Amino acid sequence: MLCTTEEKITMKDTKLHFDAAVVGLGKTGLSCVRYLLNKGLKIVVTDSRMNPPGLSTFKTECTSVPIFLGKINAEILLSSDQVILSPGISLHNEAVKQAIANGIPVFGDIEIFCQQAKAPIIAVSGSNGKSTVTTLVAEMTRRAGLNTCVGGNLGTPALELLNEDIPDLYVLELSSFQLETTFSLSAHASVILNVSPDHMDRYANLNEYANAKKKIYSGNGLMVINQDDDVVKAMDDNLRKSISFTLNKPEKNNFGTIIRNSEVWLCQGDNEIIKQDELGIKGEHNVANALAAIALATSVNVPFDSMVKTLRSFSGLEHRCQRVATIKEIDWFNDSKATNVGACIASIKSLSDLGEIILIAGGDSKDANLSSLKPIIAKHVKHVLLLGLDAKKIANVIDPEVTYDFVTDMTEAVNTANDLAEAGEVVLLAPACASLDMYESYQERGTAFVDAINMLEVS
Ligand code: UMA
Ligand code: ADP
Repeated sequence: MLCTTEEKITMKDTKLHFDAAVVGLGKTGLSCVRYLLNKGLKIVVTDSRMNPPGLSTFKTECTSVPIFLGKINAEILLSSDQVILSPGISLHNEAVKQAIANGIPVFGDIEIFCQQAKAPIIAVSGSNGKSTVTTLVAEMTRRAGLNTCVGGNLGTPALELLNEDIPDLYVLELSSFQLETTFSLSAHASVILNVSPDHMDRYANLNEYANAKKKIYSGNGLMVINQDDDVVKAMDDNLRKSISFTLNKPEKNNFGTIIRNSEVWLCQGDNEIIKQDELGIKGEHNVANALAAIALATSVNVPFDSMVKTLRSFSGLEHRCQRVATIKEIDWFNDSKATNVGACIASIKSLSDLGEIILIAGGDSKDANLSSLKPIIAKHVKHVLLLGLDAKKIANVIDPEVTYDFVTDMTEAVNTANDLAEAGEVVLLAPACASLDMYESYQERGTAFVDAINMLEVS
């Protein structure tokens, strides 16, 4: 049964009652539908979009499941024993609020996962660096011989991991959205890498956003604490086991960096683990990521040797500060995943040693305050090319000393950058914004950048 709001079909008409309502039919919703059907539950699906991404698969796989599109209908939720909410939908949604007010349990896929998982979980959150650290920990543990399953916000919905044989370990990347609807998580070890403003279109303030993330430290596992981040540091209540990492000299048994003979070493206490120069991933923020991954992997007794081999060979994920090409001594970097101000700043800082930067930025700023971009752009950026929904908003925070242009698409951005850049300079795509105003995803935006560069090479 495919129902739309236009058809004005209501639950009163259908007189149905469901074991569960799945809200949202993206990747998560589809995984929930499959999981719940497999358990033999009678379910209903609703999505505010008329054509959600999971619809065509759903239509082939789930012919008998009713779906209501175009609006999240409160009546549907009220006719269900429980509501499984996708991360893209806020708990402040009106229909969801009504369900909660009527005592209907509302939770997300990660909650179901936590209740069912039969192996320890390492959980990773933070405004930036989640995917990098999640991948590093998964690779380190696998290299040490553990059978590790990895997923969550990184891409594979957590419930799909339950289809595999029970592993030795789960490594989950968890967003603040996912943590909001999770109540039973008690990870073996967990980290919030950092907290800087993001998703301010969803949260009233930074405190509300940080509190959503803080749920990753529920339970009684090991807390991994970033000593250099005041918001995270304040979450350490000293009531639980914790271990810390810092870019400074570490305290005994904790993780940090020490300079010896002019070389920076990543260390546990006084013990050297790996030289910064040997890391496959570059930049100060990636030193922090490497230290966090080492701390998490230590919690499951991964030997340093396995960690070091991983840290040498892992050169980063696609669309994260990736060198795409060097053409006529100009370096082109794709950091399409820099979807907030903090990531853009880290990206500019990490490349500033290579030369002056021409920055391509813009997209959906998610209501962020962009003013902290001003000093870093003034210091390291020669020219800014602005595109997308909030291009003007970024222009408003650019120092008058720095020039900028508005461009309509990525091809124009790349062609203009190519005209402006000189040998020894860097062209960097680090938008400080989400891509969804112009693209399906940050991957599509990054690919558009790479394709436009490839066109330069042939012309
Ligand atoms: N949406 C509607 N109406 C609905 C349901 C969703 O408009 O009824 C919109 C949401 O507002 C959102 C989009 O659709 O803009 C996707 O929402 P979703 O909940 O259907 O998302 P999924 O496809 O299930 O993907 C989610 C994560 N996306 C979000 O949290 C927005 C994916 O993370 C994650 O990989 C996937 O689950 C599997 O766990 C992506 C992401 O952008 C990478 N995450 C945010 C981030 O990293 O900043 C949190
Ligand atoms: P996330 O999954 O949290 O979005 P990623 O590992 O995918 O994080 O990295 C996305 C981008 O965020 C990187 O390309 C870089 O610009 C920035 N970044 C990564 N790690 C950090 C960090 N520890 N601190 C600040 N910025 C970071």
